[in-house]
Amino acid sequence: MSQAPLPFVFHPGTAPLLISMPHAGTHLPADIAARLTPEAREVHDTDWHMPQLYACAQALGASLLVATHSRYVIDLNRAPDGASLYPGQSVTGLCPVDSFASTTLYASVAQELAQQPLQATFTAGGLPMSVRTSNCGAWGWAAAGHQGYGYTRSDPLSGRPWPAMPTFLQQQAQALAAQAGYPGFDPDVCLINAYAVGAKMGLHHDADERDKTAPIVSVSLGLPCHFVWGGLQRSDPVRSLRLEHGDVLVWGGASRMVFHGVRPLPAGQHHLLGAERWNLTFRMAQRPYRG
Ligand code: MD3
Ligand code: FE
Repeated sequence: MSQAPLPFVFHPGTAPLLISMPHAGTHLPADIAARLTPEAREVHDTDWHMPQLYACAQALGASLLVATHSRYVIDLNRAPDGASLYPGQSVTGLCPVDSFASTTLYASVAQELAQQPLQATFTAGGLPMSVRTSNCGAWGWAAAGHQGYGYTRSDPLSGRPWPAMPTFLQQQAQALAAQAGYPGFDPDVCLINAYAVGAKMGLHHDADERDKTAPIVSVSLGLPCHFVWGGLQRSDPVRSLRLEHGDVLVWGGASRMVFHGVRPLPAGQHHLLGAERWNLTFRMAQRPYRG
């Protein structure tokens, strides 16, 4: 990986004139680039060719202050005290989350769902489930009744491949698994479960994955729920655990095959997801796990 440049380069001149180019930079550190949308990675807000355009002024003795990083990383066009430079227009953030055209810079689960909307699901026996699902990754878990059940390459309803798993999600899941003692986790599925108020998931265990030595990483978002987990037998006693926005569980080893479920979702409002709970489970469905 290349060394990150300093945030700006100063070219001292001889004349009493300083030309500042806060949006001339295009550099994106790898960890930030991984979290941006593919479009944001094209750094459209760049003031292209500025140093070339003002080379003549530099030749006449002007000093130049040139940003190296994209404004999507740090926007250097600001007053030292944060005062609005263009009264009446919105003040751009030091670390922007939107482009000048008000498009979102960072990839999100919502963007995957825009490509592959949530669908109604059915149990293996064909009974309707209250959870709606979607997927991203090389594989996805489909439960569209007679049209397909289990892991598939594409959505059985549309025939289209599941959208790719965003790099930031893949890396996050990998890091979370490693932190829990499972290095080398390389998920090929992110199953997205959406719970409206009252939706639930009955007691089950996850047995459709090829290599049960791989852990499963789960991330809870939105409204809190009551998660229940028991033992290796369906009839084993269960314990209940409240899962809140941002909670992460890593299930591996002896816990991998425990029976678990989700109680009917209590009513509420979440500032990001409204009256819903989303759960992301990262899995190795088809790949072998080598810890
Ligand atoms: C324990 N999802 O998608 S996440 C599922 O909240 C599923 O949507 C629940 O059960 C949800 O299969 C629970 C926590 C979880 C996920 C996978 C596990 C717990 C697990 C696999 C094995 C053991
Ligand atoms: Fe499960």
